[in-house]
Amino acid sequence: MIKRGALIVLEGCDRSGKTTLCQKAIRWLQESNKEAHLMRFPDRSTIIGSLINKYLECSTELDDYAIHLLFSANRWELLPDIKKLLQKGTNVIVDRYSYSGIAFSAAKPNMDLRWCQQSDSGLLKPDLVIFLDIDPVEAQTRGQYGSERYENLEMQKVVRSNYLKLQDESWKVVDASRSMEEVGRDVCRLVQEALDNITPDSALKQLWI
Ligand code: Z5A
Repeated sequence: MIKRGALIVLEGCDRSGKTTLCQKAIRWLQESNKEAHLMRFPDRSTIIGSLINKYLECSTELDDYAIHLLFSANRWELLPDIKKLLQKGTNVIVDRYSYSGIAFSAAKPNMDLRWCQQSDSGLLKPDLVIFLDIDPVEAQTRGQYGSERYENLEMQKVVRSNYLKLQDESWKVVDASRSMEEVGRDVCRLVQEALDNITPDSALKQLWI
């Protein structure tokens, strides 16, 4: 019986190091001869993703509820691909997932966090969520914010507090304010633990059902 792959998500505020550490984790897994595949959300390469891209670049306006559902639809459209990879034993590392969807949308006025959660209910539940925690004020020192929507300090502070409301037993909070080497070491250790916890009987689980 093939042991399925592990679904591992990296989350965190802007500039917490998600992309750098996802790439590090993938390299580390591949060098250890383990099947690994990197995905990121939003995936801007699909038709839904191209709408999201226009919204993030501020070249189009969309209703807050509509863009929330598009971010969610972007994950639903890629669910079959993620499932296939996991079932054939490939470990999938994901740069942002449902938690970003909820934390960012619910940071907007009048958007309810529990409402935002509903559209992702039934997606695959990660085996491990690594939350790269850094004070947004400190993250800002890693470079100027870009010109995309949401890239401002006030928004990032609310986003961080929303993320922390979503923690469950699959979460590990990592202090992302330390050096890249220290954070990278913790991330690789947690990834290894998650892989070790998968047995041939480990079923895929669903989020919030
Ligand atoms: N969004 C949403 O609203 N709803 C959703 O459902 C989803 C997303 C999925 C685009 O995301 C936006 O979409 C995002 C959330 C929203 N908005 N914001 N803000 P994105 O994934 O495309 O975001 P990004 O802009 O590409 O990534 P990021 O968050 O800005 O960065 P990061 O991936 O966390 O960090 P990084 O690129 O790896 O590193 C940033 C810099 O810091 C870089 O120069 C590194 O060398 C440096 N760095 C990283 N770690 C360290 C340490 N430890 N020490 C020193 N320097 C470091």
